[in-house]
Amino acid sequence: MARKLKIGITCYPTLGGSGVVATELGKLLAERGHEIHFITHSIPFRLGKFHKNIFFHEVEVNDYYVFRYPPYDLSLASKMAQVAKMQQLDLLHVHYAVPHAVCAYLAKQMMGNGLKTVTTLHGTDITVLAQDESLKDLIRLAIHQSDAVTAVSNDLIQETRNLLDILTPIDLTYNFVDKRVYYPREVASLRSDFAAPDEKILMHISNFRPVKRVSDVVEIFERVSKRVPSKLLLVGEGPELTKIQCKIKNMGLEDRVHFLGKQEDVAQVISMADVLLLPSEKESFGLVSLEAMACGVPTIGSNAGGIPELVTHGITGFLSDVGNVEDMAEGAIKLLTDEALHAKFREACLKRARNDFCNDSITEQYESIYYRVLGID
Ligand code: GMT
Repeated sequence: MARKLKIGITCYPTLGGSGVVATELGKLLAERGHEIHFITHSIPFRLGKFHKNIFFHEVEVNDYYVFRYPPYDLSLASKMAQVAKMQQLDLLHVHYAVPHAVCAYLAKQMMGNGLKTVTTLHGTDITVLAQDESLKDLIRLAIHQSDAVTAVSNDLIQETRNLLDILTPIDLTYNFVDKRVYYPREVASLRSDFAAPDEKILMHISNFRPVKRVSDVVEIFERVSKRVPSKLLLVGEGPELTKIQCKIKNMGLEDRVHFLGKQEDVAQVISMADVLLLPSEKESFGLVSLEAMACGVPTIGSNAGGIPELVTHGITGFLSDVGNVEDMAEGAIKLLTDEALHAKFREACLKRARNDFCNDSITEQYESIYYRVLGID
C-alpha cells in the first residue's frame, strides 16, 4: 500500500466552485488517511465540523505602514514555506494559477529541497486573467514551474494551450460531487413553500457575475412562464443582483420569482428544482450543473466552454448557443410539459453523475498524480 501523504492545499476559501472542489477534495483525501493542511486566509466555507487529519493554517497579511496594498501573496508564500517545513509536507496542491501557483513556486524556492507543487486550473485564471498581457508571462511561469498541472475540462486544457502556448502535459481531472451528500432529497414540504402542486420550479444558482448571464435566465423564465405554470428560484448573490431585481420588477414577474440568497445546503435546495438554468457566457466546467445532475435535475444551458463535456445534449439536458434564450426556453418547455421525458432525463442524470463524476474515482485520479510527481509507485 502506498504511503500516506502530507498535503498542503491552498484555494479561495470563500464562495465559488474552485473553493468547493478544493475543500471537498481535502476532506476526501483526509478520509483516505492523508494529512491535509489548508493554507488559506480564512477557514474554507465547506469545511464544516471538525475532521480527523485536517488542519487549518491562517495566512495573516502583514499590514506594515509603508505598504499601500498589504502584500497577501508574499504572506501566503511565506506561510506555505513555513507550514511545509514545520509539517514536513510532501507537496502543495494549489487551486488557481494566480496568485496561488505563483506563491507555491516562491515557497518551493524558499524551501530549496524539492517540495513538489500541483496546480489545478479552474477557469477564470485562464479564460479571463490569461487574456491580460500584463499577467500572461506570470501565469505561464506558474504553470511551467508546477510539477503537475490539472484542469477541470478538455475545453480548459485547450484554452490554456491556445492562450499561453503551453506544451507541457496537463491532466484532465473533472470536478466531482460526494454521492453521500448529493442525491435527490425529500423536499415536498419545502417545495410547497415556493410553488403550488401544479407549478414547475426553474432554478438558477450562481455568484451573479456578468459571465453567468442571469439576465438570460429571466428572459428564459418569462417565455416558459407564459406556457407552463411555474416559479423561478434564484439562489446566490453578486454584482448583477440589483440589476436583475429591477429587470424582474420591470417585466412584472415579481410574484413568480423568489430570491433565496446564498445557501449552504445546495443539495436540499437544488432537489426542489425541475430544471436548472445555466446560460453562461463562459464556464470551464459548471459545478452547479453537476450538483443538480446528482440530485436528478436536468440542465437547460449554453454550450459554452466545458458545459457540453458535462451535460449531454438531449440526454441529461438541452444546450443552445450562448444568448439563444428562445431555444433554451423551448428546451425547458419540452421537459416541463412531458412527464415521461422528464423522468427519462432524471434517470440519465443520476446515472451519469454516479458513473462519471463520482468522488471516489476522481479522488483516486488526484492521488495518482501526487504519487507520480513524488516518484512513488
Ligand atoms: O464560476 C465562477 O464564477 C466561480 C469559479 C471559481 O473560481 O470558483 O468557477 C470556476 O471553477 C469552477 C470549479 O472548477 C467551475 O465549475 C466553473 O465553471 C468555473 N467558472 C468559470 O469558468 C466561469
